[in-house]
Amino acid sequence: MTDSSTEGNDTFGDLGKILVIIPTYNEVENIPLITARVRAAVPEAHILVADDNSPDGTGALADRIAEADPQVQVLHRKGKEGLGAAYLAGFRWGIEHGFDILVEMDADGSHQPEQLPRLLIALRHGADLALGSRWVPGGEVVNWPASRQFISRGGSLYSRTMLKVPIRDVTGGYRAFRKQTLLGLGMSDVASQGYCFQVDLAWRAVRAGFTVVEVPITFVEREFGASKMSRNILAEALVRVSAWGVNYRLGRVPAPVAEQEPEAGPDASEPEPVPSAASASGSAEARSARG
Ligand SMILES: Nc1nc2c(ncn2[C@@H]2O[C@H](COP(=O)(O)OP(=O)(O)OP(=O)(O)O)[C@@H](O)[C@H]2O)c(=O)[nH]1
Ligand SMILES: [Mg+2]
Repeated sequence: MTDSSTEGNDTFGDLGKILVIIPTYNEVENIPLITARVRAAVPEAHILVADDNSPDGTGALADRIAEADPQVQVLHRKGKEGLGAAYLAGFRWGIEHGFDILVEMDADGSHQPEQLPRLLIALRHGADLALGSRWVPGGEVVNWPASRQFISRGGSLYSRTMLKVPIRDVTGGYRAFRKQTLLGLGMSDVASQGYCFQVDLAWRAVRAGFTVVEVPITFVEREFGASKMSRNILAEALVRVSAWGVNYRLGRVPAPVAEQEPEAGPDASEPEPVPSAASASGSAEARSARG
């Protein structure tokens, strides 16, 4: 079932400033829909679209949305570098701009903005990382072929077993992090890109001792645009998770190294707009090169 209205009328100012990061690659049909839904569902949340220079003009359309709404901003990145790199650049941008809560959300409507309050409520109740979960009681997927369910459930089961991580939906990408969680899980040496980026971050959060809570969500298959899921992404996940699992058993996986919070800028309490497409792209580039 797709929710069409926001769940409750809660406000989340007590959590601090909230940034919803939406990575995009060729999501021109989806970006106006998803940004409007986020703004309606949690009006105090800001949005950062992290676009990898989509050939279909998603970045330019996002700029127009941002011009009309000061709570929407765009991080223009040079080219397609994968979901993981886009999120890492978005997290760093958000932390540097004074945000306290950083949310991961796909552009394609699979992660319903109307369910974001569930994740935020879990943070309020003590989670350091709230994971939207398809595979806990109350969670579900809509319009997915059996083959996709098999891959997703299988991927979670394999990761859970290999990494001994007590999470049912470890590949899911609808998540809310406290800033301290991201700083504590050692973002600077995350190199994974696709689904295993999500596995990597969840596993790091568990190893770093953070409270990770799964919240049931209804995941809806995309209506518009094309999936970026590929054999390469699956292969990357399989190879990396297998290698992590073996090394973990041999005691060769170091504990995540926490990072210092960057110095707050003069007006970090009020996020400023990205100064220009060129400089935003340059800084994202510099950051992703480290990640
Ligand atoms: N910036 C950026 N965003 C990306 C990249 N690859 C995927 N995305 C975005 O990441 C989100 C998830 O990608 P999807 O293609 O929906 O992947 P998926 O949800 O696993 O696949 P489907 O269920 O088939 O849609 C979407 O918002 C994409 O536009 C990338 O290389 N760079
Ligand atoms: Mg999708």
